[in-house]
Amino acid sequence: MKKAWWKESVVYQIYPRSFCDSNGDGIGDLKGITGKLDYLQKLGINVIWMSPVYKSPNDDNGYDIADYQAIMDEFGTMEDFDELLLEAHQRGIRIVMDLVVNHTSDEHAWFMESRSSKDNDKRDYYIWRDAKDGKEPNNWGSCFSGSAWEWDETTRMYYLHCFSKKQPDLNWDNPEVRDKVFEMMTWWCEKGIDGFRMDVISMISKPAGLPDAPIAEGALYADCMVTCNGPHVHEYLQEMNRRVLSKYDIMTVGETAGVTIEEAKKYANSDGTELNMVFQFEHVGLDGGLADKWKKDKISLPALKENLTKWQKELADVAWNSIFFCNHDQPRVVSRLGDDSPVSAKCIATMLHMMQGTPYVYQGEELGMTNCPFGPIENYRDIESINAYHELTEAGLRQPEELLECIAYKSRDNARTPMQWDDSENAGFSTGKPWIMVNPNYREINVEKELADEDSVFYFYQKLISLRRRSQWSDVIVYGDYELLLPEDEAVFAYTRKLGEQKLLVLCNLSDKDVTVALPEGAAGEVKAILITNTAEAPELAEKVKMTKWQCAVYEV
Ligand code: TEU
Ligand code: CA
Repeated sequence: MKKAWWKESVVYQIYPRSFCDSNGDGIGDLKGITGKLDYLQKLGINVIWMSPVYKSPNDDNGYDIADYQAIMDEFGTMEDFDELLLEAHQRGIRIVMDLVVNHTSDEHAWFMESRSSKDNDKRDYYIWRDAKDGKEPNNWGSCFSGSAWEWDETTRMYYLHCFSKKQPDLNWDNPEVRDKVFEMMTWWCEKGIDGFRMDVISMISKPAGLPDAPIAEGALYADCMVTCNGPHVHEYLQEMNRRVLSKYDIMTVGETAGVTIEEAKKYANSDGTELNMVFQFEHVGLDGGLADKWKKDKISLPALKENLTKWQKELADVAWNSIFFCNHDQPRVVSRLGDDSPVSAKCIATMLHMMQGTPYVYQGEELGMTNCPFGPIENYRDIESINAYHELTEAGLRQPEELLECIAYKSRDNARTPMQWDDSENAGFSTGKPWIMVNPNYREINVEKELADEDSVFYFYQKLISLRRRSQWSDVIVYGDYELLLPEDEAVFAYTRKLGEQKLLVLCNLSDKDVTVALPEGAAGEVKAILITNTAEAPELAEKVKMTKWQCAVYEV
């Protein structure tokens, strides 16, 4: 398998609004990030992916861009960005930008011009349609509730927005749009950034004729993901690769909502004609995907093992996996898969970080930060949660109290509470009033406390990262073959990694019960080393292996 720096990396995702506030306005900013680079270097990561920092009215917290080549006022200046890039590079840390080009903000100059008249030269930068029988042009829903079409009185036509009405979709079928996007990407690459995470890149090519789509039981509109993996998506990404990506030594990861294995083999093909890797969402959809997100179902472990194994096996040698459970759109994994305890956080991390693919650590995940008890809908800030609450309760489809419990469990805001630096007011995030509530458990879970505790989740992540990046097992962890063991076991996630003569055995009891498992013949063998474990003693590898709740261990056998 071809080696590459982005295959051997560990990426840390920063949501700048909630990471560190340097000027006391309650909003995180670029200088705040620069001030924490030493902390990230200590963690051992070598790539930072920052959620969008471009000029934006923040209808969707920066995923609605009004100027791709200017920095959001609240986050600072372009000089602050240049300083961050330089300081990161001096520490051997690369910076990957969040590229949001499926849509812009409705305050972007392109859209202001496009909506001004039917015949201006930017009209076809976006997707405008006449009303059909006096209504929206089709039955598609926005991911943020309501129709995906917004009526515009000026030219008396609808425009498409798969997300909020302040996020009009760009028309990628228009070659001028592609030219403008590729020019902007080149401008950022010339500044020396190290790659792009591409927001909903699987949605840029809409199905021909924008046809109606099936409406699921209990839904008001067709699922907003109807536009995924459209007719020209690979053609446009190959053009992007030829005209921009192939010219730089950068890392690219597509956020490919709705991606299947077959599609992923194209998006992340190892011939390098499109992207390096993609985020797939099947595993984080096992407790209710986008269409039926607002549930409190737990993820079944056999289903999780089957799904992650499918992606490990199917992409091996032909593409490359991203490995994650946390990001700014997902609830905290220690609350979703674990029981909020540090030992469960370490077990989940081991299960993920010993797999093949590039691991992504989301800010606070390395501390074991948990979901937040927001309480009333007024404490939420995320447009997705707020719109869903109002749409579903006002349509009488859901009762407020039970829906609020589901929102508490799955809301994106669980990932967006301020990073917990210490036990001072506002967890050391800001000297002002934070834009969103601080998780009340910040006195127990914070960086300062964990740096002083050698058994903390922080040092466990630090060790997982150093095993992958700087150990005698780095190659087998990054490039070794994956094989699942005990597929039917309801509690233990066990697998091996093999490369040449080196073989690792990974055992994770992802349950709150003590268990005993019988390893298959030949799976164990003589223990040459114990790489990591989250308890005082790793389980003894005998005929039957006794594991305490949430216990994990990695052996060289
Ligand atoms: O998210 C795309 C996406 O599919 C979201 O609908 C997300 O999966 C969902 O909210 C999870 O329940 C990207 C960004 O990551 C997200 O923050 C933006 O809101 C969205 O695109 C629009 O830019
Ligand atoms: Ca600030």
